[in-house]
Amino acid sequence: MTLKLPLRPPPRTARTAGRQRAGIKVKMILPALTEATSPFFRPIKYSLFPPLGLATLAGYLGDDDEVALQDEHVERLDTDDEPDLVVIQVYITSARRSYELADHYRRKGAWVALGGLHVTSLPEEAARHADSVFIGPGEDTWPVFLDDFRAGCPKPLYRSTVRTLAGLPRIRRDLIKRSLYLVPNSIVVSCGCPHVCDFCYKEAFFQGGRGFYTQAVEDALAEIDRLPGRHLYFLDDHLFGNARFASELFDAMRGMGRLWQAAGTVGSVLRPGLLEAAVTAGLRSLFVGFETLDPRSLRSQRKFQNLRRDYGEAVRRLHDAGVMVNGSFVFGMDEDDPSVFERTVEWAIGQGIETATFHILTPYPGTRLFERMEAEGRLLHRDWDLYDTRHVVFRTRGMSGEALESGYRRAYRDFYRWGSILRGASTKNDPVAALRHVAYAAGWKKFEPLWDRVIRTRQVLRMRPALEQVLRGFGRQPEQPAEPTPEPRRARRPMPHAHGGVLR
Ligand code: B12
Ligand code: SF4
Repeated sequence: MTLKLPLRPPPRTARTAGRQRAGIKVKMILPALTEATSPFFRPIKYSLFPPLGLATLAGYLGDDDEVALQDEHVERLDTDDEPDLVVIQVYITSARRSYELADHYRRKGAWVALGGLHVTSLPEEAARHADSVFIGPGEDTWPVFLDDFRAGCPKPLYRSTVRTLAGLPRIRRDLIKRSLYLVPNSIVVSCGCPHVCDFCYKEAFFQGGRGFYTQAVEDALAEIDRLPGRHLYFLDDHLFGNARFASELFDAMRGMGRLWQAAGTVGSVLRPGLLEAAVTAGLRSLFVGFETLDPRSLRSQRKFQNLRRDYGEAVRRLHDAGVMVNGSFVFGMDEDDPSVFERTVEWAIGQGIETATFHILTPYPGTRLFERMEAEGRLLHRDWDLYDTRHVVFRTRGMSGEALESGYRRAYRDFYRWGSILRGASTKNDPVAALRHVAYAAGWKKFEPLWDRVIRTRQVLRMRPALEQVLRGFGRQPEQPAEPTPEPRRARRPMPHAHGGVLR
């Protein structure tokens, strides 16, 4: 693809303008979608994780550079400043707001760099609001851009081709306002996923290079060591995706005293040994992409890795190991009919799944699903605000769009009714597991007004001990050998020839 970009004079940074300051004045922004900034109600999900991608990019800046990082999900943006360089991370649902901010700063004369998932899918759209756009992950292109920028000759387009997590600078976690997040210790130790599901962002984002790669285990452990406290959340798409890496990591994490959550596939849970190693290392809740109970949909979405897997057995294995399950389900596949909502919810409750995340099938630009829908003339519009997995944006097959949206909302209501929560809890043999089920499910969904208050009074981080208590099963979950210290103790290093080597 060739991008037609308007030419703009080179940037007048502090250096190129001959001012006293040697470095660049950089502003990094994670813009929010409208819902996250509502004056009336703040869902807790937007105060969970800090902007890790931008903090990663900030690690490449020099000591002389001045950097401010703002996350609109948790704070009001200061847009009266005068940075030399503005860096914005664009998701599909925040694209409109991102472009608004980009236009604002360009009018003020700043050089605007846009990157992230949505920019990778639609670089030409983004380029209308940017001076430089970035396709794919930033670890290879971003430092090249910074050199170009300092030299006064940044390019309009940077495309990632080299995919590695080796030798990265330290993430600038000092820029993260920890007190504004329930889970400030989010971490990624791998990029992408070995699978190729049609609806997933992954194939589109990683085109032109490797689509799955991990850090060195040593580097992952070093990053874990730098995180204070006890709780971690691995944001990796599939932490178990490279079994050799995962088992070395889990072995080395034993005794660190960590409690953690992650995401993984049904297949990885069923694989003997890996789950057990993860639990010994502190895994207490896993996001699992079940997506659909219908094998025809799995096939048509190329989610082959879930075919012929015993979902029930996967849930049992997790529960037997003391791991809570956050099941992910997608509605609106062509094979779905109006009975899908009740069937799915009933199945999840009957399995004792603690929390569920439901989505309406959403064709993100750049994915195979999007191409298919577009070729079939089924896309209803390109209003990206509504591509949020809560609205129907394509012509449906097995039911009307209205039925799909109302069924989706009903699924949430039905799954999180008190009766359903208690029924799910009653599937547990152990009363502590049942109590943990009630506390966890109700904690997220039944106390939303409380979360709203906690967010407004900026007390979110204070709730973390409660989260840890629930994850620990109120102390009844098997403890790890080591008691954590405020600065967690050093990990056991993997043996030189250690044996061969999952959220949202
Ligand atoms: C954590 C997370 C969230 C968190 C917080 C997001 C945050 N603080 O960044 C919460 C819970 C709030 C969230 C909410 C939603 N999310 Co979300 N989320 C994620 C998740 C799991 C991890 C993101 C992450 O931190 N990655 C780790 C960091 C290190 O990587 P990164 O952020 O991608 O940054 C790198 C590159 O993208 C790049 N980069 C990024 N920006 C820039 C800018 C420049 C200039 C450059 C050079 C490079 C660059 O460089 C970075 C380093 O390589 C992703 C899945 C995924 N793997 O991306 C989904 C994901 C991003 N979410 C998604 C969606 C759909 C949503 C929701 C709409 C869901 C919903 N129905 O509510 C909402 C709304 C999002 C919004 N704000 O608009 C989709 C996005 C699809 C898209 N095309 O945009 C994803 C991909 C999930 C999926 N598989 O569908 N999400
Ligand atoms: S398994 Fe999950 S992360 Fe991997 S391609 Fe499929 S949907 Fe995406």
